[in-house]
Amino acid sequence: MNSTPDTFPLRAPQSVASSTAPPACIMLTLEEVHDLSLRVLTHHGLSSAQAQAIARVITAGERDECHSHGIYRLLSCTRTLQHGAVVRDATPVVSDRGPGVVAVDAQFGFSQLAFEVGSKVLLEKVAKTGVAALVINNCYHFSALWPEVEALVEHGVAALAMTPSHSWVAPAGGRRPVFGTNPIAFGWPRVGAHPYVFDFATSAVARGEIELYRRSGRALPAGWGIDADGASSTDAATVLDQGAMLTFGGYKGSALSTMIELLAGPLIGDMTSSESRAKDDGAGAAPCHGELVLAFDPRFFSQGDFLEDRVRAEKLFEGITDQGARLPSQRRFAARERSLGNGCVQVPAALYYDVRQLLL
Ligand code: NDP
Ligand code: PYC
Repeated sequence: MNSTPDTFPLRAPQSVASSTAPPACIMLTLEEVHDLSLRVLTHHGLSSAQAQAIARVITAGERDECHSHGIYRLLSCTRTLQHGAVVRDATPVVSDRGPGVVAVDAQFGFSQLAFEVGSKVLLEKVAKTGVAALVINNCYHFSALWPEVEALVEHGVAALAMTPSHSWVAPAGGRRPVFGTNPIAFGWPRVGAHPYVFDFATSAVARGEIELYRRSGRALPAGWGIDADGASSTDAATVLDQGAMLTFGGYKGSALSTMIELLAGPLIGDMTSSESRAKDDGAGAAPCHGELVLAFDPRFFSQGDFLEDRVRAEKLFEGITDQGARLPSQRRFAARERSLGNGCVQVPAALYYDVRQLLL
């Protein structure tokens, strides 16, 4: 471990609670979130390049109020580093697999740096081929996927990303975990608006969300998990430690999750969620496996004027929002505007202090 001095300010929070009660939350600037993340990660021996890539994603998570993938992740990230299997100074290795496929071997570092390196090549390829794939292998993976599809969509392409995790989720009709929480994210470039982006676990909810329920002692909504006998459970610890999580949408989530296991597992020569969990052997480290990212350049697909097609796509979005329904990422973009406007984000005090402990 590095001996980083603990100089991060332990200042009186701009409390949102009453003056007599201990503060429930504190305010941090985005720079402080980034700095805290970087310090924790390098303190635990991660190389600067790996740590920078992770700190960027964690800061974006807090900025967009995606709490299960913000600084909370530093707790599991350091647990993963303590586990010892992560290569702390891994340098991703890029290999060309043909006109439309680039593979990046993360060399058992974290996924974020491998994505940053590989996405540049993916964009070069898709501009030539119309559709291209980025395969990431041998990475420790704990991050949300929206930062990745958003980064690609900024270049005018549509993008799809998916990855397995550890097998914590039972198939519809079963009771034993087989699937990971297997997120899938999609991004579409819009005309004069934030991109259309969805990013969700194919389990009823991300495991990180259930962990946050456990931290705060709240009962889970029904439908998120089962106990060891397969009975519905609203107890977070039971679902996390003894039973299983459930897929979203019953058999439909099961099938989608199976597809993700296949495309981002055996297809790319990497581990399924069951294999990742078996490799972990109870250590509690982040999942270690692969990821598949696809990009589509609209110029190759349209029958004529793609700009016109994109304008037609806007009608689809209007049809959703005109009736009061919201688009995925709408909450996130509103949170982003708020955070950037305020220059700071609200973090649970208990979580902040737990994260600071990681610097000792
Ligand atoms: P949610 O169930 O909250 O679903 C998130 C998506 O659905 C977001 O795009 C969200 O937009 C959108 N959404 C939520 N509510 C609505 C609504 N009422 N109308 C329209 N859209 C809505 O999140 P999950 O718990 O499934 O996943 C959270 C995160 O966890 C994801 O970012 C995922 O990538 C990550 N994850 C990562 C894993 C990994 O292995 N690396 C594993 C599993 C999950 P908005 O953000 O605006 O609310
Ligand atoms: O929240 O399910 C989750 C998760 C798994 C790996 C990273 N996040």
